Amino acid sequence: MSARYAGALRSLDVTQGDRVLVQVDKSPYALLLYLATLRIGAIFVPLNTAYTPTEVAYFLGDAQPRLFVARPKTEDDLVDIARNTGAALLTFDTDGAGSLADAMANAEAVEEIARTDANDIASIIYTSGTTGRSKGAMLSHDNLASNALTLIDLWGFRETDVLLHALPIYHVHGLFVAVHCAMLCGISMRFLERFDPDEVMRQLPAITVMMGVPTFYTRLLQTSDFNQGSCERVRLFISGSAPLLEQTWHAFFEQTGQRILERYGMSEAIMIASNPLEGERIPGTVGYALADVTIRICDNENQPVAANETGVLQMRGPNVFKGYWQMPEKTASEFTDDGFFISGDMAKMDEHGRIQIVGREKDLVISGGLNIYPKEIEEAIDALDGVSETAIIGVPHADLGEGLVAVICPAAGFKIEPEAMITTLKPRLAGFKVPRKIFTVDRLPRNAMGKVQKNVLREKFSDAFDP
Ligand code: MCA
Ligand code: AMP
Repeated sequence: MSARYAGALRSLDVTQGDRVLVQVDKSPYALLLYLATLRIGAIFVPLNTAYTPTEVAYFLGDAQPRLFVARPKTEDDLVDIARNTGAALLTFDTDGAGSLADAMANAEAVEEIARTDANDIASIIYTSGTTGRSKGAMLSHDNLASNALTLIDLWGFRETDVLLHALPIYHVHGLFVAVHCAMLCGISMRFLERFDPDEVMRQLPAITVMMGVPTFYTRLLQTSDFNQGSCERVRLFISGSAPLLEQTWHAFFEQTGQRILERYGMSEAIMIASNPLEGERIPGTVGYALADVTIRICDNENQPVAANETGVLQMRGPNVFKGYWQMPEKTASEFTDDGFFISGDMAKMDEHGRIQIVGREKDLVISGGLNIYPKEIEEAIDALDGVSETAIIGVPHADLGEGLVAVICPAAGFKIEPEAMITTLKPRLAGFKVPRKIFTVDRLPRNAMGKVQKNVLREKFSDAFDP
């Protein structure tokens, strides 16, 4: 099937190095489209299905794809946007139907697999940026392959495994970590359209491994009959993309007898560190650097700090990306002179190399495993009438880990209506980026340098969701 999809791509003049931008719902066919793109040496660029047409326009302009594959239901909204960038727009539904299928019917299958260099780019994964502009992390064939092979070994994948896949496939976690482990081992996946605890409960007796963000596990804990018996066959629950609370880890152990294996990753480096399969899995830690990855914890001068001291986590290895698409300066600023990528995560490492992520240097909120850079939302709100300035923060949220809060300082003579503002923002921003709570203040707290003190705001609104 992937050869037939590759034939369709070829017939549309997609060649090696071209970008194929894809915003489609999750389905097995979407995976075949991913494989077809790699098969002809083109670059797969997946987009979150929650992005609005305005947001998609940015990615089309930035990635300059030869082809944009979208859902039939969004075709009318996107056709002009695609035309402006010169990309062909084709549609693709969850059953494979759409104009891409029509192209496939008239095309010859491409049986051969394009020869690519290990450093050629296989995929660009957009990740939001501190400037408010998304950056495309370029991952090479070797980045993907080396990391997957390392994980298969590390997590002990074997022929008899069955993987429960309930993650979206527009991010590193669902598309690369989960799918590559399964496909390279030729094991079955139970491929759910989305995370639904009841459906997961139905699948549990048949599966042996599950991967998820912490919200999956907190939601499962609240599902009736989720206990030791229901996950008897499961040998491994893996968590990542956001911090797993120690209390969740312990509650999970008490309810099921299973020790969740927490690991740490980034779009720029796929998987970086993991608790061990054999050996102690310590809640609140992400374990050790993967076998072929070097991690160090450094101060602001890029000098390693002592064991158990806090610093910024830096890494080097075959998993580390090739840079940000068309942003050489940004890329250069995020690597040290000796080639380590600066993650922006604050961490500690003990004498044995065990790592604990303790916070973030970057101004980033992670809600339900999805990253939100405040700057983008602040700019969207500041552009609205009656707003003087805005600070976006993440505060504790029992279900999502962090919930998004807007703290707004109204312009003189204006009053902010939170409900009306949310309604205004919804068509402009993907749903997960719309603040769940809005508060108004007379002025934002600032330090002597004039920088907004988000820590003060996080403290002040810490019980916004969990009073
Ligand atoms: C959906 N909504 C959200 C989120 N997801 N709001 C905040 N945070 C979210 N994560 C909003 C929708 O806009 C909608 O709002 C309402 O919630 C219901 O939407 P629905 O789709 O039904 O939500 P859900 O099914 O409950 O989704 C929550 C979820 C999902 C299951 C946690 O977001 C999810 O699957 N997250 C996983 C993300 C992921 O794969 N991350 C990996 C990144 P309204 O009702 O107002 O319209 S890769 C990564 O981080 C690195 C590499 C790593 O280490 O893995
Ligand atoms: P993304 O840009 O979506 O790839 O998200 C990467 C970020 O998610 C990392 O830089 C971390 O801040 C965070 N992250 C991923 N896994 C973990 C984890 N296990 N614990 C804490 N933070 C994590």
